[in-house]
Amino acid sequence: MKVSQVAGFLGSGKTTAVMKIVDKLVRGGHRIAIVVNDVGEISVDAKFIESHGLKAKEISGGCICCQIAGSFADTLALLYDTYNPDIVVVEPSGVAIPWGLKRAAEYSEARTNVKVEHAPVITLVDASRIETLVKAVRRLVETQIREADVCFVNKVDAASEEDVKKAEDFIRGINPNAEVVRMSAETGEGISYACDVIANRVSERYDEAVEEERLKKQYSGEVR
Ligand SMILES: Nc1nc2c(ncn2[C@@H]2O[C@H](COP(=O)(O)OP(=O)(O)OP(=O)(O)O)[C@@H](O)[C@H]2O)c(=O)[nH]1
Ligand SMILES: [Mg+2]
Repeated sequence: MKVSQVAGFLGSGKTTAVMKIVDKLVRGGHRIAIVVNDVGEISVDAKFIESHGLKAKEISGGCICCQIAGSFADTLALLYDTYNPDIVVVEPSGVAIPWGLKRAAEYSEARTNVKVEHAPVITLVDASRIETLVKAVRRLVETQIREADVCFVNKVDAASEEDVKKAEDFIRGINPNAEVVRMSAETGEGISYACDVIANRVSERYDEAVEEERLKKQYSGEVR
């Protein structure tokens, strides 16, 4: 069962993008489930998604990459046992760390006989707010970018070319290995590409040694 995460800071456009992505994947014949993690008290996303005829699970009460990783693993195991989707598209909370989520997804392997495969980690970056984000929550946004396989600069319809370029440069400065692609979840630009990435590519499994190495570099100042 493939697990795909569409990460990104609060308000970066995850829900808007996920809805368009799953719509296209379903039309392409994939069996899809969605998991939404909301750290707040109430979320209407899952109900909205369910009303569109998709299998959806909502997990609240904490962040699924850390505080309530067990609930996430249980949810994945349950989805596998009862629905057996090809791809589970996860909208993590805006504060989730991509590698933590990979690890949490792999916990589900101990709960049922599912074998988890990761789709490339997608991180959305809001081009229209790049300066504010960098100032306010630099560390978190950087981590989400550093751990991405593909970064989408979202909301290009609402941002100036200058801001889009600034966002692209910022991303490349943090993660030269990531592919950087423009997106407008609103108009649909970049959605087909995201679907192709999710359906046809895979990402490495969680590896504690690799993660430790990453953190060491990050906190020793080797990587900003
Ligand atoms: N102009 C524009 N607005 C967008 C785009 N994508 C999302 N938005 C808007 O940005 C706001 C936040 O979008 P969401 O999809 O809810 O973002 P999110 O990342 O799921 O937000 P949280 O779950 O609260 O972290 C909404 O008002 C969207 O309509 C885009 O490509 N262009
Ligand atoms: Mg959302």
